Amino acid sequence: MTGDPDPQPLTGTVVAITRAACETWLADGRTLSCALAADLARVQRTALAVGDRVVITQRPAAPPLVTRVLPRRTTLSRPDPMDPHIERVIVANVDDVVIVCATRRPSLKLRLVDRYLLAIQRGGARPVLVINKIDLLRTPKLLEDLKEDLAPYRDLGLPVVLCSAHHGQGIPQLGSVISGRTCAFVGHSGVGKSSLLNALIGTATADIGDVRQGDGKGRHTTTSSALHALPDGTHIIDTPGVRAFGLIGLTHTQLRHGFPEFDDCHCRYADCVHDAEPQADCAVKQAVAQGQIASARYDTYLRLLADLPKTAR
Ligand SMILES: Nc1nc2c(ncn2[C@@H]2O[C@H](COP(=O)(O)OP(=O)(O)OP(=O)(O)O)[C@@H](O)[C@H]2O)c(=O)[nH]1
Ligand SMILES: [Mg+2]
Ligand SMILES: [Zn+2]
Repeated sequence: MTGDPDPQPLTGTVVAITRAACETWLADGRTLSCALAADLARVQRTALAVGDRVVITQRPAAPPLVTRVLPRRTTLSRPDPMDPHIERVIVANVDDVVIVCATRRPSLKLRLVDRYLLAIQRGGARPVLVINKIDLLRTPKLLEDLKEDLAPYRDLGLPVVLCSAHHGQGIPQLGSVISGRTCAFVGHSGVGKSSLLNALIGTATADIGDVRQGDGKGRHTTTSSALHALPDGTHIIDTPGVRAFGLIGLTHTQLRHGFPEFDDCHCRYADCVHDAEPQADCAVKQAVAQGQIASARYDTYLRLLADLPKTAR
């Protein structure tokens, strides 16, 4: 510190958060370790996320202080696992949320993808779907089956990339889908988020950890989110793996918007929720029966519908 009597406030981007402190990047490329103003520190896990743009006040004899969080362009949020009424912002201001899954170890969970898609839609970022560990698919038939399972997501217009962080397949494609953008890698533990980051950067930047021998689940190796810069201007926030992904305050309208493939179905009654209505009256059920709508997606819809509080229906 220079002891400058009236330093101008700065703006920076939060790249990592620790207890009552955070690392920020400034526009001129400097990294600043900052303390958090008391009101921010108290509600740190709701008020501040990696990717946030913040106002930083410089102080002569103390570390710079983050005093304010600027309005967010996009967010990805989930309910606090301990108290589902509290919203936790996982990342802020990303262009893309890259949902990372594995073909196996841990096994592919498309229902989790559907839940992420709803949350991403609400938060305003673009979703991208990445299926890693395709090297673990031993036969061409397994690859064909996988592509069939993913067809509904391609039909929704999502970029879908199949890759292997270990063998390099699909890494250039992933690099070009997210090139120059700011994105977050999210998904279950052990699917290879950090391995993909390393493959894209070309160095062992992030720690990676084995999956458990028995059930193939990850070991929660990444414990906090951090932003990484790639030489081509792409920014990637590597996040810790989740066990589950809840949806906070989902409404029926948001649920309906989350399944745009239902839009072309004209059910007999305009307020049809495509659940207990007879198939003769429900064009969505008919489309599922005829294979025009993926039954796995419809099944996710029914589960989410059943979880909605009655007042939200
Ligand atoms: N076979 C295979 N294994 C992979 C691939 N990518 C990652 N792995 C392995 O999967 C395990 C988990 O990788 P990580 O990159 O730590 O996974 P992560 O998603 O970051 O996990 P968390 O940080 O716990 O959320 C490690 O043993 C990796 O070596 C791949 O393409 N193929
Ligand atoms: Mg990781
Ligand atoms: Zn219907």
